[in-house]
Amino acid sequence: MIRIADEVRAALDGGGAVVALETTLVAHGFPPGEGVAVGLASEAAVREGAAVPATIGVLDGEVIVGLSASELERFDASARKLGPRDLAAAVVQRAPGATTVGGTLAVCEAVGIHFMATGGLGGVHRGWPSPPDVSADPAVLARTHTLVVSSGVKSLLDVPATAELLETLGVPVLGWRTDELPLFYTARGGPRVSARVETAAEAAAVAHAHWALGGGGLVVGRPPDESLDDVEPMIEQALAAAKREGVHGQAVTPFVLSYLHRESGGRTLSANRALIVGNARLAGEIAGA
Ligand code: PSU
Ligand code: MN
Repeated sequence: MIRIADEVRAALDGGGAVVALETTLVAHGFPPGEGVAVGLASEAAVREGAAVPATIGVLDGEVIVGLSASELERFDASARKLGPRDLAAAVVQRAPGATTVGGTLAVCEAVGIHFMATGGLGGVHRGWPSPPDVSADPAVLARTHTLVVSSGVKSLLDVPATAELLETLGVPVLGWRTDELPLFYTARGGPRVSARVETAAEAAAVAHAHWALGGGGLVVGRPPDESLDDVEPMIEQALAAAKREGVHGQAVTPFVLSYLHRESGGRTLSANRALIVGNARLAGEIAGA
């Protein structure tokens, strides 16, 4: 049911550093073709950080840990979006499926991968409890022994509420050379992190200690290298458009991201790509440490 690529298997068996990467952002976070390029660039960045990348997704009735380049090419908008609850049905029904952060973390726990990178974590959607939409990402993270590098929580969400939820769930939120949780495209202005770290070795040591103390997942929030400080009005427009068009549930995040990519003239797209690749590189460094 789970197929682990030889290189990933060798690294796991030999105690080497492995970084998991998700496929939802490949299939649903970028325009056609672009997502695969982002996925390949992320894998290269993990290697620069001295770790082995393991991109995860479901194909032909198997959960694959370490997709080949040609397998990755099969992830387009027709793939199911797989949260943790969707994995089993996709396997049994042989449906191509792209794993979210939560879906990817569930696989990490099953195979013993302790590091992951993404763009932005899912969380509490704006307006909660109407609609009552909370991503599975924080809850799965809380019970998984994996450190996730992300540019904070996706800012189309209610970021302060998500930060509170992470505290409730006992998830450490470490700031990468910052005291504030990054706001995805935007570096500054987020809620306070639970601790600030300055080096990959320090982040790795905190993760190690957290696990020794019986803890689960951790977030390392890395600010984007180039901050976009004018996107909030566009996010509000995108969310209003989603509401008007009756977009809800799993479709909201892909709808809003593509609205922003279009309306910003591609600025959010290049920011999103750059922050994902940078997060992958840092995850590789932390895993190596
Ligand atoms: N980061 C990105 N783009 C994305 C995502 C993360 O830069 O598309 C995905 C992740 O897979 C995350 C998902 O788990 O968005 C959250 O979706 P939702 O809000 O529907 O839970
Ligand atoms: Mn949701």
